[in-house]
Amino acid sequence: MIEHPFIAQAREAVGAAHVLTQDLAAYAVDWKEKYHGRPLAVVRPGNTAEVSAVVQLCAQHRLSIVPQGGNTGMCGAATPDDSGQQVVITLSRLNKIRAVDPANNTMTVEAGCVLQTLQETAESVNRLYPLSVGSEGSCQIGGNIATNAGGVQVLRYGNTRDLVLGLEVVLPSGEVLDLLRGLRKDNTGYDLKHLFIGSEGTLGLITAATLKLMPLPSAHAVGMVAVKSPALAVELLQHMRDRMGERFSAFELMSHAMVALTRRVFPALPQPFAQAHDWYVLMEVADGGADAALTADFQSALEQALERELVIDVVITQSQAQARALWELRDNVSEAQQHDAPNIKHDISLPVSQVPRFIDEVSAELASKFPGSRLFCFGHLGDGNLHFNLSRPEGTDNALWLKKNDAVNDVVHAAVARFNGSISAEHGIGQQKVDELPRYKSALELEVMRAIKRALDPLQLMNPGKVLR
Ligand code: FAD
Ligand code: 2HG
Ligand code: ZN
Repeated sequence: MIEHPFIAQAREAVGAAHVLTQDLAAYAVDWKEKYHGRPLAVVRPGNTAEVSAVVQLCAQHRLSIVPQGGNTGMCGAATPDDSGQQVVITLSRLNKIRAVDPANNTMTVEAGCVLQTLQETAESVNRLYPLSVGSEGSCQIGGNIATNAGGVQVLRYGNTRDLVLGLEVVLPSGEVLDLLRGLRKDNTGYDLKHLFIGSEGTLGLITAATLKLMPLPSAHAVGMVAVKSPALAVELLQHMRDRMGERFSAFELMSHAMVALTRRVFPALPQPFAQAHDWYVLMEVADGGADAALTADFQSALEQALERELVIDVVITQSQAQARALWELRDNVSEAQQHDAPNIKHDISLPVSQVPRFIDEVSAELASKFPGSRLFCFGHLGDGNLHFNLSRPEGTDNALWLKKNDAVNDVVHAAVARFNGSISAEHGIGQQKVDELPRYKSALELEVMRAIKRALDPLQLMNPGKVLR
């Protein structure tokens, strides 16, 4: 077979070892193994100039580009199509920490840095980079920014968007847009970095970012409580916020079904309560000072919650190891579902006040329309962000279940719209929800998005088929 002329030119640009044309399976499928593609090649540039050169070559040959980071995304946004004509550009080799400035509370890092490495870099200068997600050992900051990732500390620190001060982006033309500023105030016109944050690789390739650093808390307290209902969990959220103020960092809801499945798949994970309860909340508070003072406040707030009958039972961890074990229980829920059966995922946000009614109404509707289906409800209740994942009835066929995807989405997303929520809280649109988006966004909002896309990417080469059609 004649090799596409792009391949030889890409080899010239980045070195033959970094243009892959064989054994591409790992780059051609998403984490959920739902989307499968066939790239023409996978190119691994080593610096911004090489990214720019490869993008220019793609433009010259009219080959579309799929940026890929850690490939942990949940919406198939980093997976190429099966045309054999798309080039995956992986950013993994751009993994340098360019600068750390503790006095300015910033670090400037390349897009391929793994999130956990950045958390450790921040900690080495007594600072916190607060983004925290279950995939932090493999996802990359470029992917976090491109998806505007959320995670378990949004309640206190915001989404990735709130943590980015500057960006360096290779535009679809190959030009390098240098927005790498470490400024907290800069009103010099449109704030262009926000266009690229959450754009899922459709407007350009992020090559570096200047990130905010926060004070590193010296004290932590972690607890898990059992609650009777999501309504009481919402009351508990308010109670804990009133009592703990800005020290309150995480408030994660998990249904009994979710915890039981996770423990069934990973039996070494802790069983926090002797007796089963319908709902659980995992909480963390963090502050300067000593653990003892913070734990005393946390304990007193939870004792009051017991008195007010907001919670049924409470476990406060006594060591870092116990705290880590409870977080492992939370962090492994996706792996557990993946291991159990392919599930129809929803990543929705609602006004927090509406969450209990949504759970009641939509759980009942799903149970009646899809008898025997198993609902795994959990998520970042503090942000109104639920994962509302539906798995097939025990013992039934995976493929048959996945055929119900659209029917299940119709129920869940129509309810989200009725409750004035969003069909994507933190994972993005990718290819998973690209056909649903026009039903939930106004024609004008979509047209403004398309106008921006046309202006930046007139050849429509950046990640086509994702976010917008
Ligand atoms: P990829 O999957 O490689 O790419 C995601 C998107 O970003 C694609 O559109 C891709 O084209 C684009 N992209 C990647 N790098 C660049 C770049 N340099 N420039 C331009 N575009 C780029 N997400 C949450 O928000 N909260 C969670 O709590 C959470 N928990 C998770 C737990 C598990 C176990 C797993 C597997 C995933 C979880 N995720 C979560 C989803 C995922 O980890 C995040 O979306 C993450 O930010 C994706 O990063 P990545 O490097 O893997 O990106
Ligand atoms: C989480 O909160 C992630 O753990 C993944 O966003 C959610 O697997 C999921 O549906
Ligand atoms: Zn999540």
